[in-house]
Amino acid sequence: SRLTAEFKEIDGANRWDEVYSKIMEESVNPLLFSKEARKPRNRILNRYKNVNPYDHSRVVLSDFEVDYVNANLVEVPSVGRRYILSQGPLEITSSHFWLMIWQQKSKGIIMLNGLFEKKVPKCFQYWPDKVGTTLTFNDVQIMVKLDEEVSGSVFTTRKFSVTKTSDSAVLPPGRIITQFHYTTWPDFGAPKTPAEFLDFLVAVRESGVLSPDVGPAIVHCSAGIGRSGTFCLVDAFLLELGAGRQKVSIRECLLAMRQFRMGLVQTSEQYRFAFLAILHGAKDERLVPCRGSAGSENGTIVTVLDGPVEREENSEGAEPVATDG
Ligand code: PTR
Ligand code: PTR
Repeated sequence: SRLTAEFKEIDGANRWDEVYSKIMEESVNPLLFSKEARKPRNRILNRYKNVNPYDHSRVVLSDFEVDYVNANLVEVPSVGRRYILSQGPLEITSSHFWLMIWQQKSKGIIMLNGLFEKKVPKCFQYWPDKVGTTLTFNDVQIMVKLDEEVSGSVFTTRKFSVTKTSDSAVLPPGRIITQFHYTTWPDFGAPKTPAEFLDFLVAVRESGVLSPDVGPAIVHCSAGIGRSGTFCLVDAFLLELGAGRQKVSIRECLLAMRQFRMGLVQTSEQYRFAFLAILHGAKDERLVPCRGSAGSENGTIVTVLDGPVEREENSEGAEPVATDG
């Protein structure tokens, strides 16, 4: 298929760095500002000095002393997807993070980082430690109880019941929020195999937290750009393929998403991985349902699904992805 050919061409000529640098250049938009992030009272609410939300798409908290949180609404209108990409909360922003989840009516949290990586803290543990215990955030009047935790080899699923004590309309047990915690993805790196990542994506999708009838899911890692951007790019692009829009390129999809939050996909290795995961996902019935071969619209999809993708990428995907040195 077209995508396989493109992947092989870039891989063969070892051009991922070049392709990725081009995307970084093309992402620059002098009309996008992050002024709120730089205000003195908000600066301390950012985990990284160089990762700030654009003003136009930032998530604004209401009815609270602080309206700022390092998070953006990222929209892919062509496929009806909306995600909130956020930094991993700091201790002092954990309550703001939960207020955002509450106000945006999100049902899911997709966490792609460890709390510590190479012994460096990357995210505050914003949820209770033990099943059955509750964490209370007094400033926002939100209580978070951990109801269930199921650990797998690649990801852990936690179910929380969240109540806002000032909101009498929502009585305990409150709202159920599910967290999908991918525990094996190094920062600035890629998951071990596309298959492992795609199983995670299937679990997230099947839970319904990404569906358009609930608030946007929260996607975060440490900075909320590298791994979070990679996750959303794969999900959104597979939807594009499912909708038969095979003319859209992965590059264009990423460039559009980068207008909502800076720096999405942080390395050429992550970009290559997104490409590989999309090639694998395109022939995975669970992610891109095959709609048969009848009809002109379906005919276009078949060209994406057909071809030598399976044999070639399966062997490649199992190997560790080359780093950029
Ligand atoms: N200042 C950090 C840096 O540039 O290295 C910011 C940063 C940290 C950027 C982590 C991206 C990071 O990865 P991720 O978005 O996947 O957590
Ligand atoms: N780790 C990056 C750095 O060293 O600056 C963090 C970063 C890079 C943040 C780029 C945002 C970026 O934006 P863009 O990729 O859109 O230029």
